[in-house]
Amino acid sequence: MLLKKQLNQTSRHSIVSALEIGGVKIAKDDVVRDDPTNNVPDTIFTKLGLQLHMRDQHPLGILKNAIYDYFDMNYSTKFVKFDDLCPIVSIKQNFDDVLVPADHVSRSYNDTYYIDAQTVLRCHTSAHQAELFRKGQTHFLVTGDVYRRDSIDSTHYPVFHQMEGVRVFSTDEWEKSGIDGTSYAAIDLKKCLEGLARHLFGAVEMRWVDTYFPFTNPSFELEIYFKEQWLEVLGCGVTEQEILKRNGRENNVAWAFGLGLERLAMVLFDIPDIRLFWSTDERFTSQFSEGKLGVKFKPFSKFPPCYKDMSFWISDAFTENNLCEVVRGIAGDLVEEVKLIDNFTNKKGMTSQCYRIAYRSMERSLTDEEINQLQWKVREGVESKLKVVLR
Ligand code: FA5
Ligand code: MG
Repeated sequence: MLLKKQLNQTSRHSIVSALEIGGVKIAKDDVVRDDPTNNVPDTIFTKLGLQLHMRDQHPLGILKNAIYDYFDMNYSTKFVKFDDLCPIVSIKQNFDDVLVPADHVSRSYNDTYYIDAQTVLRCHTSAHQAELFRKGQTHFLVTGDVYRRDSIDSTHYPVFHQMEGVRVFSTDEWEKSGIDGTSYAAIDLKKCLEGLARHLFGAVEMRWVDTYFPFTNPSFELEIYFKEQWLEVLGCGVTEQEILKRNGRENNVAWAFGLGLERLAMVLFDIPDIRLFWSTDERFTSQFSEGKLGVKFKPFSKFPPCYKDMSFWISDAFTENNLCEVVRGIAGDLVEEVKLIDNFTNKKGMTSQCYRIAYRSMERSLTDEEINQLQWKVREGVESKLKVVLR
């Protein structure tokens, strides 16, 4: 059984050495190269082109279609939908066009996957805003896979899916309301998204939190109460005038939002771990069907986690995201969480950190031997790739 599964995986990976997304042909060595300006690992390349949001029977596709329904019903199909735009974009599209400052952390190699110094895997669907404004679009939804180097836990994954929504208002739409354009757009935005939340969830506890984005002002996040905690499901705000001005919309106001499809789907379908979205196990995939929103996922059984601690002296260059990438590169989706549990600096100024790695398969029990072997490989990988000194 296991062997058959492994063979299937290997053959898939070897077949996918070239793919086409949104009309763009992509070969593996266009994306993954052994070169200091590139930080895309194989594990990320294997996710390119899978486009979970295009599968009508997958929770992400079901959710996308339900959001489409909401917009079609309330705005009589005025919103134009894009869900096949290529995730490989320039740093201009991903950052400059949406006014991300030159020194913003999201531009770092620690946070973003770079293909070369000028090209990235988009880290948000906002990367397409400016070009769509320039093409004259005023009401649009952009759905796609986005990529981020990040920590590991049940609600974060280095590839996830976002839907961007943008609405442009012309001057006469808000002038007759007697309030200024920004307030008009902010009120409309919140009304639209609260309506969307009710369309998807019925009654659910939610709250607005003020926040900051370089491309909107004011900016807000919507949080939903799920499993005894507040979960951030989307960011939004009133589009910065500068973006509109640069892209041929000088006299307009607009709102924009970017929502995390996995986060919403976890709440709607009761999916406890973000890794499950990538599962090809029939016991997962067979539970969902086209058009059926909010079917509650029944875990096929809960396998026990296994915890392994690892301590080391870090160097200045050490980051948690780099650690997570190494761990994921070796243990794949068997890692459930990587968590800092101890941190101290000695008299000589050396800092020691201890991380607890939780291993758990969602499909089967793992043997002690298998975990021990993985942990040894992880220790070796961490030591050789991250220049830390194991303790
Ligand atoms: C953005 O990406 C903004 N571009 C959103 C936006 C668009 C704001 C337009 C204003 C106007 P943020 O980084 O907060 O914002 O991500 C948006 C959503 O994506 C989050 O609310 C969350 O639901 C989801 N998300 C973020 N990181 C992850 C992750 N690692 N795994 C899964 N979902 C994530
Ligand atoms: Mg956020």
